[in-house]
Amino acid sequence: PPEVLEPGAVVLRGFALAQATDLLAAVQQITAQAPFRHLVTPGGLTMSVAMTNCGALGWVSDRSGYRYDPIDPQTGQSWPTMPLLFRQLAREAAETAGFAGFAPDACLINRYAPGARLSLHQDRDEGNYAHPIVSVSLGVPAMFLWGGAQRADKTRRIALLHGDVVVWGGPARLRFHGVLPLPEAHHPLTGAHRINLTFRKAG
Ligand code: MD3
Ligand code: FE
Repeated sequence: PPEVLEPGAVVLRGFALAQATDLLAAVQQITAQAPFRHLVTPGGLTMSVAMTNCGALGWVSDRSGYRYDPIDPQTGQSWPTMPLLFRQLAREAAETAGFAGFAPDACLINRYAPGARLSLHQDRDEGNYAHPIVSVSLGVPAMFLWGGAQRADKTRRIALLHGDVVVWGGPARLRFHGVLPLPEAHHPLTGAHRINLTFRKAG
């Protein structure tokens, strides 16, 4: 049964398990065209998480700020097309969580190696916060931090395992969140890595 973290935030345990192998094969295809890279924040720090994108828009960061860009600045090409498998999975997960008709135009692909982390932040670079965000966890389990509306609010830890899908919408859409440093571990499909797919309607 869907686990509700709070209104709008729903964990679908194992929702992507049956497609995990196909999803990871698609990630391999995507990264052959748009390789994983470590982006630099506006503050000049290099992110420990490696990132790439597929879809019409890709999330990028550099010294000038964060933005969604139709062009991969590293290759000068469009981002790879979002596979039908990705679009269908995101739509079905959103529908299961009560957000029918979700049509993402951006898929950020995050790769965590041991020690990689994502500090507490909000996702505020999208045009319309009425659309939910769908995230798919693959490979090594991670500890997710779930905060409140203010950075200083108390956080909860939620383990996200291979195949888990989370939908964040409505009042949960602007919550602070992050990921603790990835432990040293091994997963048969990803080795030492965790892969996270984050689907958004950005444009
Ligand atoms: C909660 N990624 O890329 S996905 C990100 O596991 C990001 O790689 C994390 O946060 C990861 O921005 C977490 C889950 C997630 C994504 C967006 C959210 C949780 C969210 C937006 C609002 C609230
Ligand atoms: Fe985020």
